[in-house]
Amino acid sequence: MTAQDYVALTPDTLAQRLGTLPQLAERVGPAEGWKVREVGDGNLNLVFIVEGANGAAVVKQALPYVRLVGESWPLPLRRSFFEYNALIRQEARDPGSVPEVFHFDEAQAIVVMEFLQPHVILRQALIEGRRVADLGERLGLFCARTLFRGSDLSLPAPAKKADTALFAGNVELCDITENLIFSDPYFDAPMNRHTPGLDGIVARLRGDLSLKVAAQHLKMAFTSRAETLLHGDLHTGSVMVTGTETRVIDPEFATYGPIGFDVGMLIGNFLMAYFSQPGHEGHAGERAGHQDWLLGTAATIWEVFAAEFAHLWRSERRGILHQASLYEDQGHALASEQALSDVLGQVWRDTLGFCGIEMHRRILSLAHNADFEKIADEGRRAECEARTLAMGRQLMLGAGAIHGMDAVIAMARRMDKENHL
Ligand code: SR1
Ligand code: MG
Repeated sequence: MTAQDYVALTPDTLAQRLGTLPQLAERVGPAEGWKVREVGDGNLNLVFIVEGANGAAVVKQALPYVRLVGESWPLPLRRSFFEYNALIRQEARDPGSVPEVFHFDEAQAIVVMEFLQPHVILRQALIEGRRVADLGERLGLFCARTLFRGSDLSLPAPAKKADTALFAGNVELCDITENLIFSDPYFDAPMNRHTPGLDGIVARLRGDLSLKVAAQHLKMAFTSRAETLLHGDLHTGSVMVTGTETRVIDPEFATYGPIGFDVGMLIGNFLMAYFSQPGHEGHAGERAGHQDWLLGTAATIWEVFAAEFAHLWRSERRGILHQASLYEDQGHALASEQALSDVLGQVWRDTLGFCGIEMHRRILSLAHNADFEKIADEGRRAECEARTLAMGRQLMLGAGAIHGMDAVIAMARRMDKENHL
């Protein structure tokens, strides 16, 4: 075995293996005093918190298989390379939005990064009924800045093409998305599972031919429209928060794809948080205020995203698309505004479609959301999930006729009162 051979870390071996790494010792202190615990609760990786005399850091290591399933599903270590490369681009494009990276070891698939404390995973906070100040604003800005600045609207063409090629190598993680999100929900795929009370609605969805076709149109958009560098897995489990601060983590699914993919997945997860709330109530209506806040936050994400995107369009559109030389420099500012409105219109329709399909896959496919999974009463869970599935379908099929977040919110409120079982 050479020094470069990959070996998974354990809490017992970490100090001995990484104790001489200056980037870690600087932040944490001498290795002799380190306390190490493994806290990974995601689907894929090992995550260690290393604490010492001077502070703490996170050591994230990819495993050569899908942690959620086990060694029977191998998964390349190079996802860690894509995560590292995405993190440094996100930091450059939206400073302060992601954890600071201290060190990357490609052979060992290790990223050493800032320990966010006292942050918790946003999904858990939402399940507990907790709020975060400025959450929608922060996430809307993150989406607009990273998605605009990773696109042909902003990057020099050679840099954009090089990055498109680089992230096209994230084949296996894209394959997970392509199957788990875009295909598995719509047939009886081997790894699927759903709450037993949903059998009827699941059969109806799988027999809905227009829905299956819509899902494949979305899949084609994901695989073929290399518009920008996506986070690629922007759900509420990929966000860490305090009561006042928001950071985005875990971009290992990063790839080039349609701008609306990240925004749609994110809003879809807020809608799932919304529909799951009745399942967490001690008495009916207890979470009504929290539900209002969740819908308001989803609306803010879109509104801030659109406003910041428009601001960046007007102030730093220096890529090869919609050049100022064609519009403003010719005295045709109106054309620029028309083009912006067209582009945002397309992103909006894409967002709704991706939002809807995310709401389906988290209930029908392999990787479920704790928002619903933590509802112990299967009957109540099925009621909440059925409403979510119904709304997901409306979003996927009706995207062209839904004009603005007010309409989305009104639809969610109406469906939350209906029985879709
Ligand atoms: C096998 S991985 C399943 C899911 O977990 C990740 O967080 C992604 O969302 C992926 O789809
Ligand atoms: Mg993740």
